[in-house]
Amino acid sequence: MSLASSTISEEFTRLRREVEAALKSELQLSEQCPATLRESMEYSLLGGGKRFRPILALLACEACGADYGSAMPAACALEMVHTYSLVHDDLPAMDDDDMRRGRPTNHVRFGQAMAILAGDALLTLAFEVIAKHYRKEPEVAANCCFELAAAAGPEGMVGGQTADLSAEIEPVTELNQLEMIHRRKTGRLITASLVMGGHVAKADPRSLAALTEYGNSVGLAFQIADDLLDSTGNPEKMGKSVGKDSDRGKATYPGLMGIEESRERAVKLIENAIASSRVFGPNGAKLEAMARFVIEREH
Ligand code: GRG
Repeated sequence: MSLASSTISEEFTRLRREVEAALKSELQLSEQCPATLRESMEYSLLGGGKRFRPILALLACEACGADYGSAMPAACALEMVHTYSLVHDDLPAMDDDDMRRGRPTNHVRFGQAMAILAGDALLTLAFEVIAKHYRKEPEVAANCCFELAAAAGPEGMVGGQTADLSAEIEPVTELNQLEMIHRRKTGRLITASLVMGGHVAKADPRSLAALTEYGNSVGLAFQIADDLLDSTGNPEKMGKSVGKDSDRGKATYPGLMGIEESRERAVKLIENAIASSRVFGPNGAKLEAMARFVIEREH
């Protein structure tokens, strides 16, 4: 069953606000946290963003028949890890970006040392939040910690980022090499968002497999859409510079496949994600709408 786009966009706005309120509450740290560090963490964590990963975790939890609110701590942890990766990715030693989410990047505002520390603090706080909120459900806590660490670590996002840096020296020319980088760099955290939502709902193996398939398809389509926006998008709407990847000679989907073929591949991936969401019957309708949003977005 597909939902009207006005209904779903109101629903996503409502969920985004709930996620932002929960993130704000997780940043109520004691006096032990130095004021500048807290300010730098708040600047990046509460400074906009689509909240795509946390909303996926909430929708996955709901699709599996549980109250979406029970996945809020997992959702916050995902956004903390995602934000840390953006803060570190923007540093001069990495992508060297001055603008993020329509504002100066963290290191431009607070200096490089504070940006590194704020990223470190967000990464570690993510695991504290999971352990604290799911203390009474040790299996949920362990499953969420495992998924998040595996997706963010050396075989996931950090590994993907490393491969991406190596590709600046030895450029990628094959589509499967590019796919391997993106599956780790962005795809795994997106899949983990779905699977963590499923674990909070204590989903059965069939549901977890459907969430994994949905996440893998949506994750890759998200990256293709990002590459398309980077080559054809509007920097004002996106709140960051565009065209940097192709300017630096980095491989992109439109660069390797062409714009039309990239769009077709993204559409096929989204159709596959939608087919996976049908396992959940009417409970999967919001996941279906979210999958459509991934390729329709303008930022
Ligand atoms: C530094 C360890 C480390 C990893 C960085 C994810 C990543 C790895 C870098 C981000 C670089 C980038 C622009 C990747 C393209 C796809 C992507 C993750 C875009 C940003 O995510 P959105 O669109 O951002 O969800 P918002 O601001 O909406 O949260």
